[in-house]
Amino acid sequence: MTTSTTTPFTEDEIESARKLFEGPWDFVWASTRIDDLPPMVGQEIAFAGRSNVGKSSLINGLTRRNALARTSHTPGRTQQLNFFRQVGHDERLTIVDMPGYGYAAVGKDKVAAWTRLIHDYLRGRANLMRVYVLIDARHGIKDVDGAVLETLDKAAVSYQVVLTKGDAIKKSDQQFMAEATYDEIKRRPAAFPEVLLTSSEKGLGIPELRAAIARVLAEKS
Ligand SMILES: Nc1nc2c(ncn2[C@@H]2O[C@H](COP(=O)(O)OP(=O)(O)OP(=O)(O)O)[C@@H](O)[C@H]2O)c(=O)[nH]1
Ligand SMILES: [Mg+2]
Repeated sequence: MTTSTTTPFTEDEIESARKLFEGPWDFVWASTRIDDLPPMVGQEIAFAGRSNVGKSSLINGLTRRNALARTSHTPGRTQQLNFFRQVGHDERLTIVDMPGYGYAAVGKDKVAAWTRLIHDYLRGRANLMRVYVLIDARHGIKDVDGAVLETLDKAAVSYQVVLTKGDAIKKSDQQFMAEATYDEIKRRPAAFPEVLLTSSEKGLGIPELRAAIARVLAEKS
């Protein structure tokens, strides 16, 4: 599902994006501190979003690896920046799974440390090509999301908003949420002005997200 503004993808684009993600993805590094990031290799993309929005699930969907990134019913599962790459194959792309933000129950100190790590990484990583900011299709953009969008806008880091858990709302609401979210981000300076709707559970929008990522990599390489 795409908004009316979304440029359609050709079958060739969908197919070559599928191939781009086909290799065996591996976990390569975990960082809890900004001074402990892995050396930069090729191009990086990162998945950010509130706790439990479905970041790790979406990465598993993109890479077709059920348990590459660990997921959980309870928020606060991912507690580090986790880096994934197709080691020994096509190593041009690194995918970064991030801790969720906006989740209070893990304790104030941890939340503050994660928030700092997320913001420092997002504004300071030279090979970060695009950030995918995940928003729950049932809830839309919240204030905590706004703070992250603000960081990205200020640092001029390109990002795209992706709605998750599209299966959890009615079909008739999917287009509405995508359009409403697009209206909220379209004037933001660093936002890519298209919103994708996905469901990791049903595979909805995953081939399109792969194709969107492939376009970014091709444009910026
Ligand atoms: N219905 C539905 N549930 C989903 C979908 N994607 C993820 N979930 C569920 O949402 C919960 C959180 O998923 P995660 O992928 O662990 O979320 P996360 O954003 O990585 O969470 P943190 O690491 O805690 O920040 C799990 O119970 C998933 O099964 C989806 O597409 N549809
Ligand atoms: Mg996670």
